Amino acid sequence: MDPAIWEKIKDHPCYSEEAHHYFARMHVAVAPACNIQCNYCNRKYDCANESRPGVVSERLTPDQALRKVIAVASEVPQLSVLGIAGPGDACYDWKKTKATFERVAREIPDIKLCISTNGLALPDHVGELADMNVDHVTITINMIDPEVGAKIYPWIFYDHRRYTGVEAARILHQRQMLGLEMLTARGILTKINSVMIPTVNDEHLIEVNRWVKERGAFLHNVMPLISDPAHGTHFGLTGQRGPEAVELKALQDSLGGGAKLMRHCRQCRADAVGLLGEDRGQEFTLDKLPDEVIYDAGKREAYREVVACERGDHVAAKSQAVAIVKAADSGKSLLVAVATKGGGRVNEHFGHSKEFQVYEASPRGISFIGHRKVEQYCLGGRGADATLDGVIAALERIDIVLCAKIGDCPKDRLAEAGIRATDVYGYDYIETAISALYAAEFGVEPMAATA
Ligand code: CLF
Ligand code: SF4
Repeated sequence: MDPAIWEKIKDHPCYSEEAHHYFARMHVAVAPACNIQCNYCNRKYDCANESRPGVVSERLTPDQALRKVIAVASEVPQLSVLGIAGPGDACYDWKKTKATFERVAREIPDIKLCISTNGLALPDHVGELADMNVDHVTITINMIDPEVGAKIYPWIFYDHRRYTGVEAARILHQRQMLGLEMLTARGILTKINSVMIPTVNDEHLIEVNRWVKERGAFLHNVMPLISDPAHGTHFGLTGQRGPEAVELKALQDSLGGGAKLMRHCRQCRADAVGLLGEDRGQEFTLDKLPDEVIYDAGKREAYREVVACERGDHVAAKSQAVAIVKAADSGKSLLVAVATKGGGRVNEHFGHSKEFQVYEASPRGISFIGHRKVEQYCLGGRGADATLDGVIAALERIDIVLCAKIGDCPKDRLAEAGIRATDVYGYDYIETAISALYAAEFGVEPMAATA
């Protein structure tokens, strides 16, 4: 990879799958106004173009946002990125976005600034984004054909008037493509989010992927439509369904040759704080912040030194692990669910996990392919049977679970469902553990696996 690009993504948890094991993001909801209507959105909630639908995030003024960012940056050593990801559109509600970024950059110059936008107002602000050193911009692009767009967007508000139907979708499409090309020309990295809507744009997203790749998109993140009548959205109320997990994976797999795919997105809240798989937002709500905050860089600086050492070691271990799996030449694949709380290691207890990271080991190597959210099974030292049923259901088709600790009871219940589990590789690097498993499973010399 080009060293200049690596420098931009190496600490960004969304733009680098590897970085998401080490670094955290926080979002501040400062820009609530929006200039379009998406059929999967209810304005009472966060912007579903980047965030989990049906969630209401804490809205802040730029000054309140600064106070919150300083408090979080002093307490959360992994923090590397500040994002503005709704509710509303960061480029349309531009004054608040700009005021927030300027204040934060003055106090914490090394924090990365990141926005998510629907793209309509984006071309008006690309110059200012570049001036503010915003290196990462997400544009939600659900279509390149306005006929498809008209099924997703009932109206837009552009240049002081409202447009509807195909005309609205055409303008939106043109502005999205212009914005993407302008960002690419300035070397700003772009991630394209697409909401997969079965029978509306699912097959069309193959074409979208090709178009955005041609225009320099760095990543493509295909997100499932989450459609619930209780959210009160047009799609929710008219029975438009979201894709099944297998449909989403099949589409992602078919996009293999186009723009690089992001598979570790968690559809975060618009006020999320922490590593992607966790949310510490409730620890930093406005009512919990002191009136006066002073930035203490100590924790972040110390953490970065530790990560710098650990990372080289991890990269070497990973490349050795991948070589072992490839050398096995078994023609077989293994689906592994890993309990982890960061650092790229198998370091979470089975019963404490709120999600499992899923890896596929195959003759192509070891790939991160997604995550499975679960309810925490063990609370206060006791496991609940009903919760375990849900965890087992969420682990469907997984061959082996890797964790730092697991008791006999959940292990036996998993075995009954045809899923093996082991804590033998606790605290190993994830890839090292998977390669050892793969070697044991498919008859490679054990010594080679652990050398
Ligand atoms: Fe936030 Fe988005 Fe920036 Fe990341 S989230 S604005 S690029 S800092 Fe990341 Fe969360 Fe997925 Fe977004 S996991 S929803 S992709
Ligand atoms: Fe809702 Fe975001 Fe679409 Fe605006 S851009 S209508 S806030 S989903």
